[in-house]
Amino acid sequence: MRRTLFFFVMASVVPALVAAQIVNGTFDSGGAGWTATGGAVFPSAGGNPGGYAADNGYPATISQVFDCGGTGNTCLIGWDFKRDGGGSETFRVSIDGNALYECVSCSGDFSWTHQTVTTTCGTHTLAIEWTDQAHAAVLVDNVTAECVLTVPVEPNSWGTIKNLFE
Ligand SMILES: [Ca+2]
Repeated sequence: MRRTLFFFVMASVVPALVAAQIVNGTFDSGGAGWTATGGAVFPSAGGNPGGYAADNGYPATISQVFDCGGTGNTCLIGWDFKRDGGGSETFRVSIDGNALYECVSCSGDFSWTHQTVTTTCGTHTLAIEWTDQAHAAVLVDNVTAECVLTVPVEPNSWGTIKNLFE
C-alpha cells in the first residue's frame, strides 16, 4: 500500500513530456507544414542548424494549427531565434490570435536564444509574425510544442511522504 502510494505521488510530481507536436519545426523541410504569407522565406542554411524561417519583405507570417495533446495540463511552446541585420523590427508569436511574445521595434543583434511561452493543452493556431522590416533580421528555428504535466508541490508534501516510511 505504501509503495503504491509512493509511486503514485512520484508520478504526479514528475513532468511528463510527450513528443513535439509542431510539424517541421526545424524547417529541415523548408516551409512544409506551415502556412506562409507576405514575405516569409525558408532559407535552407544558416539556421540552428540548417533551415530556418525569416522574412524577406514585410509583413510576413508563418502559421500552423497544431494539437498540443497528451496527459499534461500546460502547453509549453518554444523556439530559437536570432537577430542579425541592423535596424529595428517587430517580431511577434501569437496563439489563437493573442500575442504571447512580442518584441516591438526590436533592435540590437543577438545570437541564437531560446524562448518559451505557455498556454493550455489542446488544439491551437500558432502564428509567428514579422511586421516592419523588409529583410531577414530575425531568424526563427526549432519551434516545438509539448503538453507537460505541472503540479504545484507543497513544501510539506515530501515531509509527509517521508514520514510514511519512517
Ligand atoms: Ca533548422
